[in-house]
Amino acid sequence: MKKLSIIIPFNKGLCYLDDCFGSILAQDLNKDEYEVICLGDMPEEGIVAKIEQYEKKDLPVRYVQWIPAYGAGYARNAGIKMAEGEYVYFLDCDDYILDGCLKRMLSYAKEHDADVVSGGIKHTFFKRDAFLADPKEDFINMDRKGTDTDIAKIFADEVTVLNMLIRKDVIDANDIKFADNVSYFSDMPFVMKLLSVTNGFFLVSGAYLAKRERNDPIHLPQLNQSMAKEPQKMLNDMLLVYPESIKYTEGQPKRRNIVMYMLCKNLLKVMEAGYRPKKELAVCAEYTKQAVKNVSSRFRFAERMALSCIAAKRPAQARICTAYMIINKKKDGRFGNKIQWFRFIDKLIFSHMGRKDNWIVFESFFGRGYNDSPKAIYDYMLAAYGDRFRYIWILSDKHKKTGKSTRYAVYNGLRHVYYASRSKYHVYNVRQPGWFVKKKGMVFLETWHGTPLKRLVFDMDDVYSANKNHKAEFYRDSRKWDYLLSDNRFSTDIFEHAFDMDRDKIIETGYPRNDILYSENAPDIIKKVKNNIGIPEDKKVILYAPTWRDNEYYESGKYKFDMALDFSLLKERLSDEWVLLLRTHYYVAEKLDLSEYEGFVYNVSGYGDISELYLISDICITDYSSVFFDYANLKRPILFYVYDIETYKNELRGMYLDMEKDLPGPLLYTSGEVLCAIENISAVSEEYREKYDGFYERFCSLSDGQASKRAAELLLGKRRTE
Ligand code: C2G
Repeated sequence: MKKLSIIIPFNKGLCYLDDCFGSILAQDLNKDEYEVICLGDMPEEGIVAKIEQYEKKDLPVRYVQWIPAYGAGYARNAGIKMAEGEYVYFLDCDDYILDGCLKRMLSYAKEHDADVVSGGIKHTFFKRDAFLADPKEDFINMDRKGTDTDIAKIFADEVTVLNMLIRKDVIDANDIKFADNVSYFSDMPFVMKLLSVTNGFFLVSGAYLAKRERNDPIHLPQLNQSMAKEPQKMLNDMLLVYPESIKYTEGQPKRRNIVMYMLCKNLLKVMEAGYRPKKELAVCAEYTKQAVKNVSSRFRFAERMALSCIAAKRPAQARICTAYMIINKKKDGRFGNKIQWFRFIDKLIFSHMGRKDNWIVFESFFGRGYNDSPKAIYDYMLAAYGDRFRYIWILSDKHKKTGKSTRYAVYNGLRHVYYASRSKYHVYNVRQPGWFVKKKGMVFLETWHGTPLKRLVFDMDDVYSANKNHKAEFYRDSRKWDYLLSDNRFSTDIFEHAFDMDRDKIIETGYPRNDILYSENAPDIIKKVKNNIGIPEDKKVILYAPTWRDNEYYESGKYKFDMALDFSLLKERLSDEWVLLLRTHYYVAEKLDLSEYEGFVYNVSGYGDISELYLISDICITDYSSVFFDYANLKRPILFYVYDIETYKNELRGMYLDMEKDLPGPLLYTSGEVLCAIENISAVSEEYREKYDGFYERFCSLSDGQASKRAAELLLGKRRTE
């Protein structure tokens, strides 16, 4: 007899299966000791090939499929019927087991003759080879027989069968089944019945499952992500599994409270998602009446009130409590955060004031600057149309723009909300704030801020940066764009899939921000900019402009700076002839002390427009930043200082170009190599001349100094878009 059957329902998420199957192989179990039963529940294409691939790798896997979809509960029940192992273990296709987990559980179960052994669950956004354990989740820190308090803790968020080893004959003898008439909560009756019949619920330390929180709820939603979209279904499913689940907790108040808490918690979720129980009200009230008495202490005041209203069959009042509850959840202070108040004022007042057809809002890098393509478009429009429009700049702090027709507003401030509500035209170079409501007749021009090198949004596997909801939020916000500017065909192709955009909304105007690089006044501008920064006339200029690192942050939007270039060495060898401008990415929050390099290193991180810095530089050093696509317009030398390329390329982002082959300059890995390249810059340029020309052709050939005009005309509807 086999020791173990691993049961895996599969529906969607082929891209996760390598991690799942790979993690089973890595358990290093004897092939004859176990079996994997994979159950295709109206599965995505490609699953059969994937199974065959793993059969070849010696995974003892059986595969069965059916169409249409019956749900995970049905699939798991089918798996139990087929299972030949002494123990069963349920695994989801997008999760993976950490090394050593199954051996730990199996040996513990044997030693203690246990019916049920449970390990811990670690939640992760990451794939298996980049998994980092969070020590906070180490709740099971020693092996023991679990008490009811332990059980309540384990199932506090969700009643799940995951990462449990269960003796098969206990399931058979007691006819324990998953609910197969629901999409959600199918585990609850199974687990509650199991708990009522076992000889104990044992906990083992060091046996973990990595439960993946998917980061793409748009294309690959996981169950709890789709729940919010179908609250009525969610409520119906809860009401279906509740009575059976509660039945198995008789005489066990702590376990009963688990079920009651699940009912109340999910009922609140349903109402938060905007659904008010109607035909289900009587049943809901009956169940909730009892439940709320027992578990009310676990809820906040507004939540308790909402539940009591349902128990008293007063859904309208429950709705008011839910609204208060939502505000309370998002709040900074007791009555909601500032932006919620501003939106409220907008609803009440601004949105009734009428739209202004000659108002244009400009924003760049979340209000961090008056720069980039929005500035170029603004400058052009001011010169071409003057006072015919009112121009509004959104900036992060008070910063009065001069000029009769220009106003300013603080990012996320009341005036921002006011102008966002009333202006017809909107020009942003990053995503607009999530609260932005696009009204009928408004025109939204997204300029974006660089030709992509690093993989973007839906092309990223894992999102390593601070905001894990990146994909969902990006999708929501980008649906409001009418036009997205592109600097070249390469970008157009990428934006189409990475942003999931309609191609006809992506317009190849070239980047307005690069018009200045083709300006006839370049010599005058150079003189003025050098003067502003205080660079001696006789010095040549190196611009060092690296990008940010997704994994090195203090908090969302505030990233660390890795001082990886040896400024002392460069200063010692180059300062007679050169100065170095350090330009950190706008996400970098570090205050750098560069006093020891005074006279050589100039910190220009706060300087308005990087294109003016391009113009005054003789060499540009960058890494994975889109900076080089723009700088290449000048046809001046570019060096790539990529000391951490392996981490960046493989673990963090992945790239659209082959850095070894496609770049118009050398990849350099140490400060010594950078120094050497600068000292021999003519030879380096010569070596890359041909590649550079090809690169220019591919990425810069749309630029002619007229992109701002094209973008402005597009915005005003004066340009055909095909
Ligand atoms: N930038 C800058 N200084 C730096 C790096 C970047 O001023 N040290 C500006 C440049 O205009 C650059 C833009 O910010 O083109 C985007 O920076 P990236 O380093 O390319 O990184 P990111 O903000 O992640 O944008 O499609 C483009 C991607 O979205 C990249």
